[in-house]
Parts: sequence; structure tokens; C-alpha cells
Amino acid sequence: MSRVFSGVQPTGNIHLGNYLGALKQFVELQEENECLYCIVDEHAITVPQDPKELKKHILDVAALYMAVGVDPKKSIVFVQSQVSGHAELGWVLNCCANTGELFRMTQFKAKSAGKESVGAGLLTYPVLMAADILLYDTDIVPVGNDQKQHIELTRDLAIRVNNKYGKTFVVPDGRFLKAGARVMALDDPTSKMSKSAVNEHSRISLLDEPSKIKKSIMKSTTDSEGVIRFDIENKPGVSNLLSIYSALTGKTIEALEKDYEGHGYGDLKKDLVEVVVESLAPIQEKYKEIRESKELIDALNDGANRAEAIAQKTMKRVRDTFGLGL
Ligand code: ATP
Ligand code: LTN
Repeated sequence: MSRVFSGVQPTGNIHLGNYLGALKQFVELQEENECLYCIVDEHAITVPQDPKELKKHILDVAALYMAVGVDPKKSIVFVQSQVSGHAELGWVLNCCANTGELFRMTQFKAKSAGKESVGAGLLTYPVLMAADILLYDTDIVPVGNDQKQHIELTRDLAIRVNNKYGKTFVVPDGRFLKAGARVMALDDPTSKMSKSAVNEHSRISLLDEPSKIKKSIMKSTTDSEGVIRFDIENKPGVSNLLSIYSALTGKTIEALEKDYEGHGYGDLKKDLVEVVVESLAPIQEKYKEIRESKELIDALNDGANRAEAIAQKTMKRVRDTFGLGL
């Protein structure tokens, strides 16, 4: 049995990219592993957040985890700031990381581009992520492709500490899902679907109404060739729609290309609207039930207690390794 850890930021409503790139794997993995799924609120404040909105989003994301099938009895579901070891180990690892390697992170470059000054937390964000993972002796980290570089840094930090001080951390592996590993924005299929993009039609949130889903998909950017085939380089828009279709239905891309031979983009889009609406309906129904229930808070508190027990053991070991405390 392997230990699995992953996290999602409570910065907005979860979209199809988060679902297909990460959450779907969470559900599959919990059957045969010991899983910890975290709502990483300390990561969210690397950019300014409205405190009321943040608190609301923490519960929204937790309810969505459970609505897509993460079972708090099988997995440990909890909020990052409820376990102090994340921040503590984050500090220790900050003292092991080099500023050069942090400045090289593409996510930092993207989020700081064009800004005269950004918060230091944005730079050290990947170190806190490494702390999240290493705190639980994690073997596997299921994430979307965009996190590859951060996982590499986590491994580097673990290996660096182990080499210098003796074995302290488990060196984790990323697990990147092929279908849906990178869902692209509907309005610009060359950038990833994102919670923070200004245009709401660039993404489909798991809680979107059917009319919004329809509008976003029908408006999505394609190309002028008029042939439905998978070709990421030359046809990123159509390829993205086919990927989403395939990931939600389990049909292969080849089968879809065959089905749509001789059809126009309008047909593909119309059918995809139906597929998305039907896939999200049961999730939305479950979400409503869970979001209003008292069990949600109880499950998160229970999750935090179970996570804390593991974290305390690791922190004792880390303090000993570094010679901290008495
Ligand atoms: P933002 O879009 O605001 O940068 P985000 O959605 O990328 O936020 P998280 O909420 O931390 O950031 O992402 C949670 C998980 O979803 C991560 O594992 C991430 O890799 C995955 N993910 C995010 N966007 C996509 C995407 N477009 N395609 C596939 N996976 C994604
Ligand atoms: N950085 C990730 C979110 C995240 C995470 C983690 C993912 C924070 N800590 C630990 C996996 C494991 C993101 O932006 N998607």
C-alpha cells in the first residue's frame, strides 16, 4: 500500500481541468492506497484573497472533493492550515532551497511576469508544496502536468537533505494522467484551463449551469479547416474538445474521429455540451447535499486530526535531523 498526497487551492470553483487532471485520479487511487487530500489554503494566500471568500471556497472545494467521489472514510481529507507542520517544514525546506532554482520555476515566471514586485510567498510557494508532500512520507503525488517542475523540486530537496544528513525523507513520484492531464482554455487552447483566467468562458466549472456550459463550448475557439481530427500542434482547439470528450466518456480519440467523419465542428460541440452537462449533473446534485451538511465540517476536523498524527512523527524526525530544539 502506497501513501498518496495531493492538494487543490481553494481559489475558486474547480474546473474540468482540475477534475480530469487531478480529482479523477484521487478517487481511483483511494481504493488501494492510503490517501491524503488537502485543501491548500496557505498556498492560496500567495496572492491576495478576500478572507470571507477564501473561507467559503475552502468548504466549496472540500464539498466538491466529496461530490466527485473522494470518500472521507477511505481518505484523509483536510485543510492545510489546520496542521501546523506544513508551515514549519516549509520553513526548514526554505533553508535548503536555492533562490536560483525557485526563480527558474515556470509558474513563478508566469505569475510574476510584468509585475514590478510580487510577494515572497509566490517565489517560495513550491517549497511549501514540497513540505506538504514530504511531511507525510508520500510515495505518489497525483497531479496535472503543470506541476511536473514542482514535483521535480520536491524530489531534489528530499534527495539533497537525505544526502547531507542521512535518510530523512521519502522521495516521492509524480503521477500524471494522460487523458485530460492538460485541459486547455476554451477561448485560447494554447494556454491551460485555469481558475484565475478573467474570461469565465475559458473554463467549465464543475458547478456551471447547463446554459453557461452550452455558451462556453459553442463559443470555443477552433480553426478554419473544418475537419475533426486530433492534432494538438495544428488544431489545438478541436484536439482539446476531443480530449475532454474522450476523458469524460471513456471513448478513444480514434473512435471519436471515426464517429465525426464528415461532420462539422457544430455537431461535435453540440454533443460535447450534452456529455459535459450529463457528466456534471450527478456531481452537482451531490455537491448541494454535502455543502449544506454538518458532516462536512466533522469530516474535515477528523481529517485534520488524522493528518496531524502523521505530521507530528515526521516533524520530530526532521527536528532531530537538523538539530532543532532540545
Ligand atoms: P489556477 O488555474 O488559478 O492557476 P489551478 O487550477 O491551476 O489554479 P490548483 O487548484 O492548485 O491550481 O490545481 C489543482 C490540480 O488541478 C493540480 O493537480 C493541477 O495540476 C490540476 N490542474 C489545474 N489546471 C489544470 C488543467 N488545465 N488541466 C489539467 N490539470 C489541471
Ligand atoms: N501547487 C499545486 C497545489 C498543491 C499541491 C500540493 C499539489 C499545493 N500543494 C501538494 C500536490 C501536492 C497547484 O497549484 N496545482
